[in-house]
Order: sequence, then C-alpha cells, then structure tokens
Amino acid sequence: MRDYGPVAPSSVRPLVRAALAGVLSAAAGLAVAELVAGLLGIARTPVVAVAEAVVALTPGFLVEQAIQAVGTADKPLLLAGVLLALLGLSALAGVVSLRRRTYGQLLVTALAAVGVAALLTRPQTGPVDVLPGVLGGLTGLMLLPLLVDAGQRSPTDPSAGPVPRRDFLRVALTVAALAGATGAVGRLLGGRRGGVEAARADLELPTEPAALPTGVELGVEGISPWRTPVERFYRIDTALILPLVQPGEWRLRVHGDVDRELDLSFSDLLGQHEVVEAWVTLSCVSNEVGGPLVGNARWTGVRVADVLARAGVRPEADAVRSTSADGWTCGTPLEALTDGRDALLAVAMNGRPLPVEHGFPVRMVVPGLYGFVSATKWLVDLEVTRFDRFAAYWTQRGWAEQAPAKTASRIDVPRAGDSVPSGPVAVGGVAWAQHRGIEAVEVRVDDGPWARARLGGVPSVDTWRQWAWTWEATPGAHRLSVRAVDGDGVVQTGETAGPVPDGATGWHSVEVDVDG
Ligand SMILES: Nc1nc2c(c(=O)[nH]1)N[C@H]1C(S)=C(S)[C@@H](COP(=O)(O)O)O[C@H]1N2
Ligand SMILES: [Mo]
Repeated sequence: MRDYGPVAPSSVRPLVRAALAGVLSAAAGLAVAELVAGLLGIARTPVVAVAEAVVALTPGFLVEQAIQAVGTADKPLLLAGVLLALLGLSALAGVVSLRRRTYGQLLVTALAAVGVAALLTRPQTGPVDVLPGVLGGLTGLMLLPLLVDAGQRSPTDPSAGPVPRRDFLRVALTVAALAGATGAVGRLLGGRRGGVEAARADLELPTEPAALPTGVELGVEGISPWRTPVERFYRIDTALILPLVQPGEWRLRVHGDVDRELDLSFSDLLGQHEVVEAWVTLSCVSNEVGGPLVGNARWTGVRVADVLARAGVRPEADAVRSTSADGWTCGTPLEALTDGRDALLAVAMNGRPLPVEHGFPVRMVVPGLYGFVSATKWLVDLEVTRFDRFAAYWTQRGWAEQAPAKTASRIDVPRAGDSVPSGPVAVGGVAWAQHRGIEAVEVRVDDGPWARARLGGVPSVDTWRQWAWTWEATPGAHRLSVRAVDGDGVVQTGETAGPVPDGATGWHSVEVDVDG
C-alpha cells in the first residue's frame, strides 16, 4: 500500500481536501444506493434502514421522549442525524487515507457493513434488498482513494507541487454533480414505490385484521404460529425488479376459450363479485423436507370461479394460464379453479391489502397446489386454454406441468442440535396437506414405534395444523422423526426425493442431545 508520508502540521489544505474527498465518495455511494433502490423497487435505502434500526434498538421510553421533544420532526431529524454521522465518518475516512489508504477503505467498508446489516434486520428483506447497500458501499470504496489522490501532490512525481486548487475543484464538482443527478434519478424512480405504498395504505377493503379461529394454537413454545405474520411469510418469485402496480391502473383481462372476454378494473373486481375470505396454507415446491417455504394466512378476495363463470368457459378448456405484470406465467388446472374450493383472486392477506412483495394489488391463491402452478402475484391476465397448448414459466425450465401440494410435516421444536434435559420434553410443529387435510401426525424416537401427536384445530382442510407430543426423553443422542396422515388416510411417504420436478418427499427428523 502506498503511503503519502507525514503531513506537515502547518498545512491544513491536504486535510480539508481529503475530508472533502471522503464526503464526496460517501455522497456518490448514497446516490448509487438511491438509484439501485429506485430501479429495483426496493422500499428502503441503507440510510432509512439504519434510521429504523436506531429506533428499534433504542429503549422505548427514550424514543417516546425524543418524539415528545421534537414532535413530527422526529423522522427527518433522525435521518439527518444518520446522514451527518455518515458524512462525518466519511470525512474522517478521507483524512485517515492520507496516512494509509487501507485505513480509509476499512472505515468505508465498516460504514457500508452497518448499512447492509441494518437492511438485513428489517422485516421482509431478502438478498436483493441489500443490493443498494452493497453497490453504494463499493462505489464509495472505489472513489475514496481516487478522490484523495486527486487532491494531493502527484504520488508518482513527489517533486511536483501540490495539485492546483482549480484542478481539485473541477474533479470535486464533477463528482458532486454526477452524484446529485444519480440520486435525483433514484429518488424519482423510488417515488413509484412510495406512490404504490401510499395507494396501498389508502385502500379501503371489505376486510378486517384477521382474528384467529379458536383452537388452532396448541400453546406449545417453539411451534410456528398458526397464522403466519405477513412480515414472516416466505417470499419466492423471479422479480428482481418488483412490479409496482397502482390499483387505479390495474386491469384484469380474461380471455381465451371463453364466450365473453372480460376487462376488469379493481373496483369491477370487488364490486361485481362476492367478496369471500379463506384461511389457506401456501407452500413452495422448492421447499426441502423440514424447510421454511410454507406459510398460512387469511386471504380475502373473489372466487376465480365467479369471474370465469361470467366469462363463460368453453367445454374444450382444461387449464388457465395466468400472467403477472412482469410476464411470469403459471398454468393451473381449470378443475381446481372451479370445483368449489376457495380458489381466490386475493386482494388482502391477514386482513390488510397485499404487501407489494406478495403481489399487490391482486394475486391468485388456490388451496391444494404448489405456488408455482397457482399463486400468481401481480396478476393481470387469465387465459382459459388447454395444457397441450402452452408451457408455463417453470414448466419450461424442467418443473412439472401440474403439481398438487404433497403431504408434509415439520418438527419446529426441539431444533436440530438442541440439548434438552431428560424427562418430559415438548415436541411439536406443523403438518400440511392442503385441500386433503391432516387426519393424524405421528412421531417416533430413533427407530421406535410411531406415537400419535395431539393436533390443533383447523377451520378447513386447506390449512396446516399444529401438532405436539410429550416425549419422556432419556439421556443420550436421539433422532426424532415425524410423519403425517392426510384426510384420505394416506400416510406421508418416507421415500426421499428432492424438490424437482414436483415437490420433495421424506420424513423430517432432527437429532438432539438429552442431558444425563
Ligand atoms: N408473478 C409471480 N408470481 C409468483 C411467482 C413468481 O415468480 N412471479 N412465484 C410463485 C411461487 S414459486 C410461489 S411458491 C409463490 C410464493 O408466494 P409468496 O412470495 O407470497 O410467498 O408465488 C408464486 N407466484
Ligand atoms: Mo414456489
């Protein structure tokens, strides 16, 4: 690493320039973060995430005092504080770069890491959501040494004098202008997300926050909550750029093998059809045995069957090809949409408008089928057709054409690798076989006999069911396994298979240590 040597204490100019270089590289990083967030429809920039994390980490009484002291200015003030701290530390990064370039870069990396970490702690964030932080950080990291160099005497020719002020100013102003323009474009694009969030907040839907049906919770610590909170609901889709659809601009086209094509607005959809609610468990075909890609929510919407009936389905059809605002497609058997089950064009999840990530303003939910063949988010098009005339997105990529959800069960507690005391130990989890229901759940220790678990209640055959069993644990290493019996009396298969092409099978088991 190159060194600039000691800075003459009499000269403040190098320090000021280096500090400015730090501030400018941070500004450029922020601008890139803003642009990436705006482009991809990501809700939070790193600065906002850090501000939110500060609130989350600050004791409640302090937050309240602060709000009382400054009133509604609390948020702008907090954001300004985070920004100032960032710029101050970035100025410092510039200055310490004079000593050693790596010091400055370490500091910038640390600042970016704080931003990324804050993004990761926010609800509803996946790997894509940290991109603004990562790319913004890289921008700062790249620019810092370049800008520091631009302000100091030529490192290759130390005999040359200091860089003339005019030259440094030109570089600084160029970077500032580029950062400003980039940030402004990012803001503009980001405003779309803000606009859709505002429309979502204003939306009045014929639903209320979802109350739990009675008896669904067994009250055993460690079992997944029966109703999955929206912010903990798994998210799977191919959308790098989140589709942002205003309900006021949303249209649903219904066409293909129908007597009358339909072109519905959001208010047509809700105004011309009965609005119904249903608890439905949604699972992803990619879920491994024991995996997290499953959730249960109360969905509000209108029946797909009602919309199709108005269009008039022709007899030759056997499928519906649905398409999202960003061109993703899926194929669903017409039968599953019209046989009386709660196959919905859903507008709300747990009593609130769908989150943007979960398909706002309208998505499909069909009990009994994996998401990739039924649960189109950001839905805009329903084509009544035949399976032999098309292949949907994932079917083109080697996954099945039709995929009923397979019977599955999961041990939530104890967790793999846990140590538990000997004596009675609560074992429990969830089991699902959507639209067939769960009739029984059985647990076994090592290769012992299968024992029947207690079951939580359910409002229908379309949701998962909590189960629990009390184990008289004996010291040593043990393996707990679970299997379910579906509503048709079929025992979940123990044969193991991976997710491709139509869902994983096998019994979930966990190894635990029982203390002596
Ligand atoms: N538009 C769109 N809809 C989609 C997908 C997608 O990639 N794009 N993925 C599907 C898959 S594979 C699943 S499992 C569910 C997941 O829904 P969720 O993210 O609300 O949990 O959405 C389905 N709907
Ligand atoms: Mo999926």
